[in-house]
Amino acid sequence: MKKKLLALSLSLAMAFSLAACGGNGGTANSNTPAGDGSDDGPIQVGFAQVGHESDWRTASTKSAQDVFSEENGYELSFVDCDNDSAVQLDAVRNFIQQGMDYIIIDPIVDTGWDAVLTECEDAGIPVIIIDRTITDSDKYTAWVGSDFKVEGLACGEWLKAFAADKGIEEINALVIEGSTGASATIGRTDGFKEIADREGWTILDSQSGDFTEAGGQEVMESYCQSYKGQFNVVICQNDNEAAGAMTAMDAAGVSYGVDGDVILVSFDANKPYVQLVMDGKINANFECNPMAAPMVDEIIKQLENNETPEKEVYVTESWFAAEDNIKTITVNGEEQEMVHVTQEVLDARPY
Ligand code: GYE
Repeated sequence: MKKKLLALSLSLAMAFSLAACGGNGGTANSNTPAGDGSDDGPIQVGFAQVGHESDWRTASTKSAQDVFSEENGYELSFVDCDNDSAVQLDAVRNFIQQGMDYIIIDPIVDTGWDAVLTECEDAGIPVIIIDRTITDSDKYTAWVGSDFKVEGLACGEWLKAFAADKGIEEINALVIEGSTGASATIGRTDGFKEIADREGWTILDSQSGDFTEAGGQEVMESYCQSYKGQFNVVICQNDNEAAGAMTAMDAAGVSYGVDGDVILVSFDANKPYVQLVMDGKINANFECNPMAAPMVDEIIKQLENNETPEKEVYVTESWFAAEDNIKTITVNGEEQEMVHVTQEVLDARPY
């Protein structure tokens, strides 16, 4: 498939779909082909990554570097945006300048995207969004990622079932949120809050730990000062924050986990933290799958073959618990297993 032709046909397809949606459809510019237009060179992919804030992020970056390798016929331009939205927008604009064949974005925040995505569209460069979502524009070819609200709802439904089983009548929760404006934060916060409101739980406080271990520790230190003796649940929106929260609780003499006073919950389920579930330090961990890159590779192959990929692809995810008292939970009418972590389960974890 000639890249020039692909870029042109995508521009036309996008212009057509915009027109069909009542948009002006006049922005596609077939004079600006993606890539070098040659058939034999590698496929040039620009990836504007969020940063390097967490173990999850490291796994996501590694997955992209493994998949978009020279052996696989790619040339990857990777930009670590260090959690700075302005840097990320610049990175995308540079990819346009460089005439990338495809642009991959993991959006740091969920808004502010329409202008730059329009520029990508005008340049005829397909954009594939991974992981976090964009809420103010649909000018991208495909998105691959997780349903963060489902993750938050799952956490709430598990806690409800777990508390009922243990005879815990009151829930006083502290939430350590992820980075402000990230769709992962918004979904996990909203999902958990929906269940908390329904069940009449108290959320004592909810502050951002920026998805980092240092951030989680700092927030938990201040929570321990303000709320010591008042809370029995800590929800960390990622594993690194949970690590920081554990350090802070250890220092403050607050016990947590299977044998402790505080129920500790995390999201991401990177392997070292699934180990902490098995060890009983973290009570439950809701996976977020960082392996989007192989699916992006599939999408690019479809586009190269002039096929139309699905606009939205959800990765599959598991939910892990330290104890086996809750076997399944139901979210949005769908029942899913709570996986009791054993050595065998841990050994099978891919990341
Ligand atoms: O949970 C966190 C990372 O966007 C889902 O970002 C991702 C989140 C993940 O820093 O660890």
